[in-house]
Amino acid sequence: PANNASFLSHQFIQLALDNQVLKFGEFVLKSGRISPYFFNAGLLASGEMLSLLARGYADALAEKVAEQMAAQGLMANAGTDEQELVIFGAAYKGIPFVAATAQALWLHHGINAKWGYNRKEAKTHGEGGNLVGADVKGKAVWVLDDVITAGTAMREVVDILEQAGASVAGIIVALDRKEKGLAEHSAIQELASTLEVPVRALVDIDDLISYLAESSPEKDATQLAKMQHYRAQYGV
Ligand code: OMP
Repeated sequence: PANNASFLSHQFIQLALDNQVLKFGEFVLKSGRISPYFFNAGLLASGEMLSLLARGYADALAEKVAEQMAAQGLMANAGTDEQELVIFGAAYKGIPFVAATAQALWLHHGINAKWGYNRKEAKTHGEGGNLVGADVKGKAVWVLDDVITAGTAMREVVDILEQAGASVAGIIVALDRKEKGLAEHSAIQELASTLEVPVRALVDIDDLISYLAESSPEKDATQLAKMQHYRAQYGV
């Protein structure tokens, strides 16, 4: 059944189009760039889309973690006491995603990950602090995020984790727009080389462009031209 299928990028892109998660027009980005398209992960607001997204993150994580452990010659399974897996989602949009991913890791991969998130306003009463859930101190943590453009949002999450005494084990984003970061390299390449960790995306702008070109080439011709033009300026 569809609700048990592994992550399929074309299914995800079609759902994103049907639900206005992926929109076309003129959008001012966090980086100040003016983009002909925008991916609003906040609109992945149905059980079907959240499940598919979480499955995507979980499949990618399970694969990356297995690769890393094999490279280190480790035999234990991820998510056990010997091989703890900690995942982190940044407030606000990252919170439901990290929770759903922990559940998908458990249900589909048998991996018992620890999960946590930050709050934007530190709590001054009760347990206090600005981190909730899994204790990240001294841990190498996998970060989940929605979209990467120039990498600013991701660098902010890395700072939050470093201030909490954690390090980054790897990064998984839903969409890589494949754009320049601080310099000429892509934001993902910059993060991967500065942090020396793997960075993966479930889909990227090239997947979107080829899907649009194949599914409705005539209707989407003007849109595709605008996206290519934007990519010529900011793409890598
Ligand atoms: P950077 O900080 O430049 O990498 O931009 C990524 C952030 O911008 C994401 O975490 C989103 O908050 C937002 N964003 C989107 O949500 N969708 C897009 O298609 C583009 C952006 C953006 O502003 O670049």
